[in-house]
Amino acid sequence: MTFALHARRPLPGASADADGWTLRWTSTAVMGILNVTPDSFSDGGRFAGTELAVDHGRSLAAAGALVVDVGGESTRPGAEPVDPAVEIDRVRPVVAALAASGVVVSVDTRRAEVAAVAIGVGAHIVNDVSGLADPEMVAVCATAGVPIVVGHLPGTPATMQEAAHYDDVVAEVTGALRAARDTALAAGVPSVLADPGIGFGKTSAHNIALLRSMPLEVDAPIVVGASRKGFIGRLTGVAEADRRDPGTLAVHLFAAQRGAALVRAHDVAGHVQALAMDWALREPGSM
Ligand code: HH2
Repeated sequence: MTFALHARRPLPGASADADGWTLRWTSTAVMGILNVTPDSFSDGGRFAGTELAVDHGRSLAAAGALVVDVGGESTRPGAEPVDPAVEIDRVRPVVAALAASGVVVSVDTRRAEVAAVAIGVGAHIVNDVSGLADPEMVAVCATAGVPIVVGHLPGTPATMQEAAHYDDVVAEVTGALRAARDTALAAGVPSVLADPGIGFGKTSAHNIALLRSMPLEVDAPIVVGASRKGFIGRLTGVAEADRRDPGTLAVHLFAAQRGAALVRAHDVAGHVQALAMDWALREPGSM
């Protein structure tokens, strides 16, 4: 397996080619979660100060995260939107410090104005869970030459669980991701990854159906973000989100075996170790 992410500006670890820089990796890699928020569902408030957040981001990269994903707004079910100025104040110093220390940084935002500021201080990738809900988002990424992760989230985090109705969840989610990918590529975004949005406007059954349908027919590298999410708690009876890392790993190994390019995780060290063993067992050339 080979995955590639293309950008028209330098990415740490990427090789330069005729029209930009390409980051390549050969088995499922980890996107480490860094929430600079007071209210994220499993780690809210833990990394809310800039210094703590930057230290944690560096430790995620040192533990083997290919990308560190910096977010300043919780998108848990029912979360109310954060003022963009507040979101910018939270993420800007953290993105700047991590990018300056050579970490590949994605900014987890639904807003083009936040993405633009983050890119301005060094963010390499935009992670848009809303799948281009902000009409300015593609122009920001295309102009800067920055890749984007397009996610699937019906409506907004505040209302998405009311929108958890599908005739065919797999067809509808993959159709929406294909459309978002096409829009982004047509606008000149250099590279698009797609994410089915586990837990975003979906029941446990919808999440399981999407995972069982991997590899999703989107024609883009797939990102899966199940870390500590509610359906793991519902299916295992583990109420505390920060005790769901074993269930998370099971989901992410399943996704890796079905071709996920990136898994978005809180427990980076655990994932890196488990994914390395999973790959050693599956890949004949690895031993
Ligand atoms: N999930 C969350 C946030 N960003 N990005 C991608 N690409 N995929 C996801 O599934 C995804 C995401 C929500 O999880 P978390 O960041 O842990 O919590 P919160 O939204 O409460 O900050």
